[in-house]
Amino acid sequence: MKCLWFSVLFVTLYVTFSSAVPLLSEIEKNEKDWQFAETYLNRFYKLEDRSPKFAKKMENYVSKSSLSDKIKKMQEFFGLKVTGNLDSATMEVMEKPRCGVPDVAEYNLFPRKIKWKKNNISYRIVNYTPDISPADVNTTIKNAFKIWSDVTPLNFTKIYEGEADIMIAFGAQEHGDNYPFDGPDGLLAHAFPPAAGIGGDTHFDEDETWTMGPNGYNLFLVAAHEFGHALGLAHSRDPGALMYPTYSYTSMDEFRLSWDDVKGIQALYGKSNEVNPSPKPPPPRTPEKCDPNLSFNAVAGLRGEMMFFKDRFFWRRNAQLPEVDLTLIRSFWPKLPARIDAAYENRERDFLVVFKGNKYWAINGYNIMPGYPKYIYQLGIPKSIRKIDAAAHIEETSKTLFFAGDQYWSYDEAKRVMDEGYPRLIADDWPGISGRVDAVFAQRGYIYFFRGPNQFPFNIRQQQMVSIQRINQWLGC
Ligand SMILES: *[C@@H]1O[C@H](CO)[C@@H](O)[C@H](O)[C@H]1NC(C)=O
Ligand SMILES: *[C@@H]1O[C@H](CO)[C@@H](O)[C@H](O)[C@H]1NC(C)=O
Ligand SMILES: *[C@@H]1O[C@H](CO)[C@@H](O)[C@H](O)[C@H]1NC(C)=O
Ligand SMILES: *[C@@H]1O[C@H](CO)[C@@H](O)[C@H](O)[C@H]1NC(C)=O
Ligand SMILES: [Ca+2]
Ligand SMILES: [Ca+2]
Ligand SMILES: [Ca+2]
Ligand SMILES: [Zn+2]
Ligand SMILES: [Zn+2]
Repeated sequence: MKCLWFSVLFVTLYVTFSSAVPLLSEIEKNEKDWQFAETYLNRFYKLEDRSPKFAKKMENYVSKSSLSDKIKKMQEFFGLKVTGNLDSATMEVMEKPRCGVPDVAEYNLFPRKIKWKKNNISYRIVNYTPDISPADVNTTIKNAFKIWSDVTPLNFTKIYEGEADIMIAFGAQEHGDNYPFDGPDGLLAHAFPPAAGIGGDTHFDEDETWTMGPNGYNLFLVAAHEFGHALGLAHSRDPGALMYPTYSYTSMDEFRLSWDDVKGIQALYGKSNEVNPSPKPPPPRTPEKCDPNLSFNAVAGLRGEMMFFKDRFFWRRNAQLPEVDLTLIRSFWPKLPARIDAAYENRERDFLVVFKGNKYWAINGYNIMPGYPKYIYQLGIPKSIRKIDAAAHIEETSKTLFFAGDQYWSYDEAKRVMDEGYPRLIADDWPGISGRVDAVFAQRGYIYFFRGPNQFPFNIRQQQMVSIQRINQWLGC
């Protein structure tokens, strides 16, 4: 599942080895992927029933070409490169744990824009999971409804017997509705859209390990997502939204409904009619790559790609691919803080270092290296500096520069000590740059300084600033 980092390496290995491996196994592997994809697309991008009239070979051919269209729909939904092929990035998304509700609502059991015709909605917890205490399940379910009632006029009332609008149950495999679960991982839960009878009902796969924290699958996050469906929401393409189809962990303290989720539910039910709502910060929006006001929190290389960090997200840019992907930081590194201050890559030693406040983490692939976080003063930055603004590693000299306010330091990666004679003023060494910077990145003889929507490329050999550019150009805008 977690092979994203190695996708390029993987392709290379595969090509190298394939000449040595009998052709048949390659076909079989391929066939297994296609079968897996067919099941996935049937479930989430509803394929039309295939005609049994076709001869076996013909059927195979036809199904693959129509599968290709569904793959394109799926790739479009997840913001992947639209190829219609089962490339490694596509297979990886298909293998992620996710909600059982389809992504393409039009094709499916979900008619559009359906909602409860009343604001007082009842729910009942029909049975319990052995994974969590009943008291914790009761509280979690209540909290998961609360995030929706906080932003709408909806009111959820728990009942203890009889038929509630939303009947909540845990079940494994076939559990009475002809939408069987699939054992551990894969499908986690599903919910039916508002209607009488089974409408609104929400089921959790009992073959998962349900938890209150970061391990296994967090019941609160999955329940909150499913209740979105039980209230009439479809899946969102916004990776920052709760209604995104795949699972990723956020702690309860950090959890917020995104702007996209709030917009969706309020389109159905309207705003909360609380008389004196306590002032709350607006729901977080997902950054847009072509926003002319976009700024970055940090920029770094990573194994040949570039990473542009913004709020809870980063964009990845691979020079070979036309599209950049937007991903949640926590879906790669669940233990990192949501928003980082600075980052750099040490390619020789193959790690990424990220900074937040007075702490920093060294990361190799998906793993935070043991002993981290450490404190920035351990690098030789004075204790009076509470956070750094930016960091950049210069491969040619093996030095890492740390920027804070209008000053910077130079760290010798080989000797692992701060160089003598620092801090120096940024403006003294890079005329034209003065004061605070958002991010700094060095590559092939240039240092790029990012501030607000602009970047200032500095040619190291010529010791001069090249023309100012917009930062969006990195993202294909
Ligand atoms: C809301 O529904 C519950 C359960 O059906 C019921 O007991 C309660 O009286 C209703 N409240 C209002 C204000 O309608
Ligand atoms: C949890 O709720 C059920 C009803 O759904 C109730 O019977 C049970 O006593 C509650 N458990 C705890 C520990 O609060
Ligand atoms: C929600 O329902 C409860 C119980 O029926 C009722 O007491 C309460 O006033 C309702 N709240 C709102 C905001 O409608
Ligand atoms: C950009 O920022 C300025 C000043 O903060 C604001 O007036 C303007 O509306 C913003 N433009 C966009 C497209 O968000
Ligand atoms: Ca129901
Ligand atoms: Ca499952
Ligand atoms: Ca920064
Ligand atoms: Zn869902
Ligand atoms: Zn079910």
